[in-house]
Amino acid sequence: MNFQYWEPQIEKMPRSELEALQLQKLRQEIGYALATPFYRERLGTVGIKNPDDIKTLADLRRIPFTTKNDLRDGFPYGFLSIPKEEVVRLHASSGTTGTPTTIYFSSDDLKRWTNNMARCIFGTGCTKHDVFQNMISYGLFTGGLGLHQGGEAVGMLVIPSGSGNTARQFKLMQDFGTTVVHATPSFLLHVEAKMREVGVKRESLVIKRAFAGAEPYSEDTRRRIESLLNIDVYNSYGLSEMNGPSVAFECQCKNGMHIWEDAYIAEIIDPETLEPVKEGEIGELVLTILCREATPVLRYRSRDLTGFYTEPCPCGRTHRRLRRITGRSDDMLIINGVNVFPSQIEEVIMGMKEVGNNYLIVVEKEGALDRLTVKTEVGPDIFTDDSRPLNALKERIRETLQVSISISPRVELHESGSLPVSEGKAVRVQDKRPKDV
Ligand code: DLL
Repeated sequence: MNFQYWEPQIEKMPRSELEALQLQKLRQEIGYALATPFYRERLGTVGIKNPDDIKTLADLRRIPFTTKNDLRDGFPYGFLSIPKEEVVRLHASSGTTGTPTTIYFSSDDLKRWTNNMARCIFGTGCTKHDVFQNMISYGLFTGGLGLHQGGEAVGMLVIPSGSGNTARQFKLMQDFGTTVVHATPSFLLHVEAKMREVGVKRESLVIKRAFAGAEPYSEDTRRRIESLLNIDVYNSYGLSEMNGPSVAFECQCKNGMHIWEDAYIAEIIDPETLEPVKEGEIGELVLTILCREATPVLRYRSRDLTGFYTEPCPCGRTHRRLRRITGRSDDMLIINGVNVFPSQIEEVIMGMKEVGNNYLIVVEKEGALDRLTVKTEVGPDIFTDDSRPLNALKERIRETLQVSISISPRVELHESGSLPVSEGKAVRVQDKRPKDV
């Protein structure tokens, strides 16, 4: 195979040099962290008062973990380490309650993120001759602008099509000769089903590659998309707290995602004992960012369950490879690529006086896409011959939920006492999607 490297000297750097680089960057990042109120306090408790207190990479383990709740409690500026006038961009992701977690970028941070993204894209074989249709949400979500910037840096013609609207996606693909797309795996499957439904011929398209991420999917799903569309699909992993996509990406070997270790320090811990697992074992991924000055985040508990492949990659890159994410160590749901915590839904419906105590969240597949249904109990007065108050309440719940979780759910209202009551710990979530990871 003809491998191509965006930055060969970094991508193939010997491990000893890579670790020396990590240490140097970690010290720098500690410097940024000490400029934030949160970490000044947190690092102070373990005796880290200046960057030189970090002598070796092992010293990282002295630092307490950072959680999504910490970031949320620091909202809006508790993690900002540079003057606000130096910030040029923010992105955000959902929190466990209404408060999002916000990440800020300086102009240099954006350049570094873009460069990491270009490294990922170039490593899959893309060049400036490609036409790249970015079929994922733009906005506060990092998937849109992240891949967009990286695609431009590689020199591809980038079409910022955003997600949804398959008819327009097909038209763009045909009009401009799209060769590469980016989407969630469920949207790729949906696109393929729509192609058959509306009679778009594969021969009318010149697409050859897709980047798929933002939600879990199995090797079988990858193979299914590849064979149905006759393309190569590359797995892409990232999270807003760590810039978004570009944390880890597959190379042309398509066997695990290289995590850019000059930009992140990755640890895998046992989510119960919080101790490191043995190399190669599955556990929770903990990440420290080394490439962002505006919002340093140290030892962030991603809650994603994965592990490292232990053998070297034939492509020659020395940065280790992550396995597919096999699950989460918390209750976060990913619905068509959008992260939703059951507690966010509960907060909305329990805030409505008409709604009773019992509710149920159901997630299932409808075609290739995920479908969320929220079932709640309401008092008997509303069930009369006049369906208008009932429909108005349903609509109000749907709209309020949509504002809070960015997904429009189906809402069902049930009479008090009619939803199943569990003995012991309430089972509020039924995830009926096939588990094939
Ligand atoms: O999903 C960033 C992203 C955008 C990644 C586009 C890849 C492509 P968040 O919205 O903060 O950021 O969600 C992060 O999504 O902790 C994982 O649980 C899940 N996730 C992301 N990529 C993958 C993947 C973006 N390839 C959360 N496989 C993460 C499995 C993934 N899960």
